[in-house]
Amino acid sequence: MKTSKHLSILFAFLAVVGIAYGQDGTISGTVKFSGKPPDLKPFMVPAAFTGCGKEKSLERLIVSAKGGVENAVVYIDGLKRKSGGSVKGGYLIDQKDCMYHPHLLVVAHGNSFFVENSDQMFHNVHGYFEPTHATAFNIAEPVKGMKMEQSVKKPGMYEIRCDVHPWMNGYVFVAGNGYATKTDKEGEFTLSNVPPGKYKVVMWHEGWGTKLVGGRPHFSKPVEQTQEITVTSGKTTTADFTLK
Ligand SMILES: [Cu+2]
Repeated sequence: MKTSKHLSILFAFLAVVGIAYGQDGTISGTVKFSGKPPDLKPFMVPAAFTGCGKEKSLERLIVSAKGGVENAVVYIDGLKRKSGGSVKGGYLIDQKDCMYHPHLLVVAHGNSFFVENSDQMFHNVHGYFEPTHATAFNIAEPVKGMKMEQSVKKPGMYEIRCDVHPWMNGYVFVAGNGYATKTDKEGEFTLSNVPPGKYKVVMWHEGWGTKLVGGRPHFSKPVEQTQEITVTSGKTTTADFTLK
């Protein structure tokens, strides 16, 4: 009787310890711009392009009043998770007002994404695999309301451009595992359900240098930074990045 009571106490103790040690952790942090962000000029739309307005932001660097940088990709390098999850209704890039919405789409691995045209004009989504810049896909949608699905098996970064409208640019990041996200308007991000361990966290930003070549914007190289971090059970580890 006494032994079984001791055993049950022991098992209860082990259960509590097990839960504490088995818990996943979280990585969260910010991507901030140090100092005054550069004053980026919008792209002046030539008169030949009717229906797109007079100027367009290239959306290369979006910094909040507090210095947070939107649209940076943050992912854990090398860690595998079976399912990357998905979003309700699927991942979508809308071509609206001669811009890609969103500018940067992070697709959890194992998913496809949709491309829609909400404009009364021809657009296409020409995807280039980076860094080779080889064409990976090219989705033409000449008619308003068209919506097509694109599967992307190869993880990595894809630059997207419209062949008609030279300012239309964006990115699709296809995550190679279940641990990838992008920063919000305040430059904040969270990667949750991370098993305890040591990891390399990568921050990728598209870069903001632009020069016009034959009326078409060419962009400088992306900025990439890495950090070694340790995730502990049930705790949040901070990983902050700075662009300048
Ligand atoms: Cu277009």
